Amino acid sequence: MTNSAPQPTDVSPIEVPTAVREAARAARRVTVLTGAGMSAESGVPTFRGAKGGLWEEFDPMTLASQRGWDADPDLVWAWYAWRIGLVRALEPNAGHRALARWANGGGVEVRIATQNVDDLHERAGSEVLAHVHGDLFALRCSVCGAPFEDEPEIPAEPVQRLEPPLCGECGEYVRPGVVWFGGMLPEGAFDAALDACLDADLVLVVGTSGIVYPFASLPDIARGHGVTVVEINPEDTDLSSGVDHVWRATAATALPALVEALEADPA
Ligand code: BJW
Repeated sequence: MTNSAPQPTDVSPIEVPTAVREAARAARRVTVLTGAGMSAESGVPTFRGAKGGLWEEFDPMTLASQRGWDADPDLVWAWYAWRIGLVRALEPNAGHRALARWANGGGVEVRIATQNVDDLHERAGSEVLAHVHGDLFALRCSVCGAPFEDEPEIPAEPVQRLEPPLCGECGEYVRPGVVWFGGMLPEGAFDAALDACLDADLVLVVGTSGIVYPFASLPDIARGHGVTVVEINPEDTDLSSGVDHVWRATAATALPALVEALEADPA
């Protein structure tokens, strides 16, 4: 007997708002802008939010800035090593999987631009157009910039300090491939996200507090060009008042519900 029934996490008990369903049914090009909330139901901590986040426990300027790295690379690397180990041990959630199914289902072009430095969209089967805040796993030398291809040693338990790996080219410390505050975004990443927003019929903004720029400017720019913008987030955000429709739901419940609704009643 074949088991074709959806997995329990793929079954969403929630209703898709009519306006959201209709906007999605009519769209041929959808751009999905994701933030930390997209991966929250996989177990990746968010940075901010009503239920707390990394920045409640850790100081962003100590751990996510060039200044913090220069002051204490062992402290910063220990934190990133913890996060690398954490993400590796986690799995994409039903929201990641729903986006991949939507994109690979044909008929509609679904592009993803994410602020997330994890690889959960890719592991769910999506191609990511832009990792605007970089990639946790793309390690590189902090001085000469050479990519570091070796597997870094990740302690089984979180540690307070850990000496970063050394660059094979110049012997300086290797750093994570993420964008710290005040840092430049990966070349072309923001432009790719921007073009995808301007070129879309629908922009879905999923799981971001909308306070970190320039990414946070994208929904407003898209809307200014006549693109319908929908926010999916269980909480009110800085973006909520500037979108066409707000859907107060989580990524792992809303996205499967939306994709199931479209599959049941395509355009
Ligand atoms: C759920 C959920 C569920 C929970 N389902 N949802 C213009 C104006 C003002 C300031 C600036 C500006 N332009 C630039 C700046 C400075 C700065 C900035 O924006 N500062 C603001 C904080 C004020 N920007 C920069 O420095 C950027 N660089 C830059 O612009 O370079 C050019 C430049 C250089 C020099 C001078 C000026 C310009 C770089 C920003 C880099 C951000 N880096 C971080 C860390 C990455 C590395 C790492 O991971 O360690 O990126 S900070 C952190 O915030 C991380 C995130 O990508 C980013 C955004 O967070 P996100 O994704 O929105 O997550 P949260 O936690 O904030 O929100 C989670 C949301 O999910 C909440 O709303 C929840 O409700 C929701 N949620 N469960 C759905 N189940």
